[in-house]
Amino acid sequence: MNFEFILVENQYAPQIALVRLNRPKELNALNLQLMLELKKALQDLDEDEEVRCIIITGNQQAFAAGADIKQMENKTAIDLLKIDQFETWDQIRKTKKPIIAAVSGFALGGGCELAMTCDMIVASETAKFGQPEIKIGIMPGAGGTQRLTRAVGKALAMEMVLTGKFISAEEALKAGLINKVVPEELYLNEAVKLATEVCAMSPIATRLAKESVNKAFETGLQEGLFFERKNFYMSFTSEDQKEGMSAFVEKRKPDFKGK
Ligand code: DAK
Repeated sequence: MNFEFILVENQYAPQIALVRLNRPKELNALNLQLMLELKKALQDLDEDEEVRCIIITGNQQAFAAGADIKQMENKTAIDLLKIDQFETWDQIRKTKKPIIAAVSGFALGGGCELAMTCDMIVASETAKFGQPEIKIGIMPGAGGTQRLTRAVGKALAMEMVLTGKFISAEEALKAGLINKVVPEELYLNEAVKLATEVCAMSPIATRLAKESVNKAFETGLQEGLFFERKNFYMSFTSEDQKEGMSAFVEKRKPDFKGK
C-alpha cells in the first residue's frame, strides 16, 4: 500500500520492518491521516509472517513534534469525540510484535507518547523528550500523564507535564524513560542492532513475553503473576521451546521458526 506520510522499508533485514514518519517540513507532526496510515502499516506488519520486529523512526531533526496543532486548533470536544482518535492509538498499542522507537531530535507531546507506546526506545544524543501540551492550553491525551509517570516517577513527570520542559536523551536515560543513547549518526544502527537481537529469539516466546510485561502496567501483582504463569505454560506448547532447549543441551545456536 502507498502511504503519503509514512514510509515502510525493510532494507536492513527481511525480519526487521522500518516505519519512517515522513512529514519533515512539519517536524513529523502527527496529523490524523498519518496516524491512520501508521495504524494500517502496523496491522499489516503484525500479520506479515516474515517480520519479527518493527522500528518506528522519524529523521535526525524530529521523531515527531506532537499531534498536528494546526489540524486541532479549531476542533471542538465533540469533533474529537466523533473522530475518536483513541481507537487508532489503542490499535497501535495492541501491535503484537515488538516495536522499537528510534528517536532523534524532537519527541514532543503525541511524539513522546508514541515513543512511549513502543516497547523500547533508542535515542540519539540530540533527542529531546517533552509533554509541552500545557503551553498550548491543553494537557497530554494519549498516555502522557500515565506512561510517563510510570516510567520516570511522579516528580519528573509532574514537572514535565506542568511546565512543558524538555529533557535531554541523557536525562531520559537516567530517568528510565529510554533504553540507550548513542551519537546521532548511530541511533538507527543501534535500533537495528537491538531489533536483530530480538529477531533471533522465538517469535512466540517474544509475543507472550511482551504481552506479559505490558500486563504489569494494567493489573495488580497477583493477577499479573497469574497471567504470566499462563503465558509461561503456553510457551511450552511451541516447537521453539523444544528447539531452544535442545540447542542449549547440544551446545549450538537455536533456529527458532515461530512454531
Ligand atoms: N503541529 C503542527 N505543526 C508543527 C508542530 C505541531 N505539533 N510542530 C512543529 N510544526 C511546524 C511549525 O509550525 C513549522 O511550520 P511552518 O510554520 O514553517 O509552516 C515547522 O513545523 C517547523 O517548526 P518551527 O519553526 O517551530 O521549528 P523550531 O525549530 O523553531 O521549533 C519546536 C521546534 C518543536 C520546539 C516547535 O515547533 C514547537 O514547539 N512545536 C510544537 C510542540 C508541541 O506543542 N507539541 C505538542 C502538540 S499537542 C490525542 C493524541 C495525541 C495528542 C492529542 C490527542 N488523542 C488520541 C485524542 C497529542 C497532542 C499534542 O501533541
